[in-house]
Amino acid sequence: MKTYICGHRNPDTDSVMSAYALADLRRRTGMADVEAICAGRLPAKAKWVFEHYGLTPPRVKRDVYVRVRHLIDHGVPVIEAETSLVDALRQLEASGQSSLPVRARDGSFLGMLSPAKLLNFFLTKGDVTIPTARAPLHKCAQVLNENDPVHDIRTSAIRNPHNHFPVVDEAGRLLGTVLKSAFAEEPPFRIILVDHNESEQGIPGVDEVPVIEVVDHHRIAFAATKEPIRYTADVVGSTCTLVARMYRAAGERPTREVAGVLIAGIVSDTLMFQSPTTTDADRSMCSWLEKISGESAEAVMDGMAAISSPLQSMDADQALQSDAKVYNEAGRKFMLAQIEETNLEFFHQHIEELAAAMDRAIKSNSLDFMALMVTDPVRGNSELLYRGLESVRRALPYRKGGGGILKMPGVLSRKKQLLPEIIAALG
Ligand SMILES: [Mn+2]
Repeated sequence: MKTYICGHRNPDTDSVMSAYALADLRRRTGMADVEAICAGRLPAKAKWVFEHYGLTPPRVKRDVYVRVRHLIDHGVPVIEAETSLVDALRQLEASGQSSLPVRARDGSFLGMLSPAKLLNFFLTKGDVTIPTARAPLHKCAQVLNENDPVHDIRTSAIRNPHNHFPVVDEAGRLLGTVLKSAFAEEPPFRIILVDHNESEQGIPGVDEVPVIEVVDHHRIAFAATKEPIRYTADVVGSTCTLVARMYRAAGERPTREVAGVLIAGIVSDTLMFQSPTTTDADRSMCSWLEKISGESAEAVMDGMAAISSPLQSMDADQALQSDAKVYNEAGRKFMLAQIEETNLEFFHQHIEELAAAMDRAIKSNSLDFMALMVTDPVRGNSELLYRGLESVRRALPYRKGGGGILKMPGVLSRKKQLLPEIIAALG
């Protein structure tokens, strides 16, 4: 039976990565048909990680509702319209069913072939060599669409006097038969939840599917289960930390690619170990994974940061304008812009273009000076590029770095930290 592994809705990197890596581990430890899925759009950072390691990302799946197509009984034959009636009756006999669906030449559903309907035909004409299409077929009151969710039609199907339901696709082509007994069976797949356990946060339809395992680092608000399930939870910064620990407990060593996938989940959920949710377990699992992947956590973090970097994705003028504010203080007009970059190296690479763009902004807006504050929210630091009125720059309390920038360790807020220093420098 198929097993899906799925993180929460609006998936983040930890959710996608833990699903991917756990699917790999479960496959190695003997689960046959297991697939990691993504309950929504794949985050851009996660997409980068899979490309970086040459892996196929989990398939995006919007829900896990059981649909009519999952219940089609492929052991029940379909009669083609041109089949001679005698051959069709032989197939019906061999199938052990009381009726079989007949498919027209264009693929559509023509009707059901059943002996009861044929009795009068035999008594009057009795030519069994004609194509089945010309024999009397009985119409069917309930033709199902392959995409119908089973929970919508279960009740009416069970009440229907017939035991066979032909199934068509959106274009009306006959696909096969669902037997009434299928509605009473267990869903044809089951699910493992990672990085969440509350069904409201889960993929739509999760309530209808048996959950056989949970791996999570959130508060527990999971429903009572019918049977024992495997439940792995701990107070750590990332679900990927738990999955890494499970590899070790199973005596398995992830490939270097899967190790990188797990690192990506850990560093993104712990904000490179800066988040207050970070634990020693996150750090120690990450350093074990770094040895396997041959790549540092910093490198993985920086690779993901480049994806969301304004300086890598915009030109200098656009980047400056994306968050710039004009101020008038002490008879001076100036502009303070701020950009978030998780890798300040991208800033250092673009200093010349940024300085030129700032000079243009000073001219076109008749400013006395302009400052660009580039903030690394993960490491909690900023750096400043300053153009214009020299006296203000000299009066600022920041240490000079290379390339004409000023270092602002621990400074994150333009409004609360930079602006007061600028005003003080003006006075
Ligand atoms: Mn998480």
